[in-house]
Amino acid sequence: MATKNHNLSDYDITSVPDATGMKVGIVVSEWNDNITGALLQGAVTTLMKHGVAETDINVMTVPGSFELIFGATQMAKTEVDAVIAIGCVIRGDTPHFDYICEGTTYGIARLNQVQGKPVIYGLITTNDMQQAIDRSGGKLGNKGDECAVTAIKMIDFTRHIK
Ligand code: DLZ
Repeated sequence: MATKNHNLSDYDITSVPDATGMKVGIVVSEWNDNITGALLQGAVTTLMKHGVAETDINVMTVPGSFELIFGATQMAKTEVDAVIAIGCVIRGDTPHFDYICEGTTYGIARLNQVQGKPVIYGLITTNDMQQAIDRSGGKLGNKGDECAVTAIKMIDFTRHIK
């Protein structure tokens, strides 16, 4: 799983389908908003770079990462082609980190099985703030970029599956 040698913003631009006309919902957690704001910025910029209109991006916030499950569930019911769930959980002194990470991860995974629309996993789970900074526009790129590219590819997948 190491991202140490992988920059999250690096991708083959020729592998990304034209995203003109795609509609994307983004649900963003308010916890660690210095990080989630940067992830959001990366996702929006990359979506638009590939042709998604600003008016076709619907951004809603939820209080914490655990609420991404409900937020993404509701967002997926709207007129969007995919949902990006953005959050950042940083390890603390108690096992709370593990419960939030596990619950949110399983919740989002389950949504992908039952909703019929791709829900992209934009949750950063790190041991400290520096690791989160590194992955939200720092030395390891921006996971928001990766989520945007993934959303576009999964919408394209949905449109072509027979
Ligand atoms: C309670 C909590 C804690 C301790 N840490 C984080 C965190 O690092 N990142 C995050 O997104 N949310 C955190 N939360 C809030 C929970 O996600 C959730 O909002 C609350 O438990 C209420 O359901």
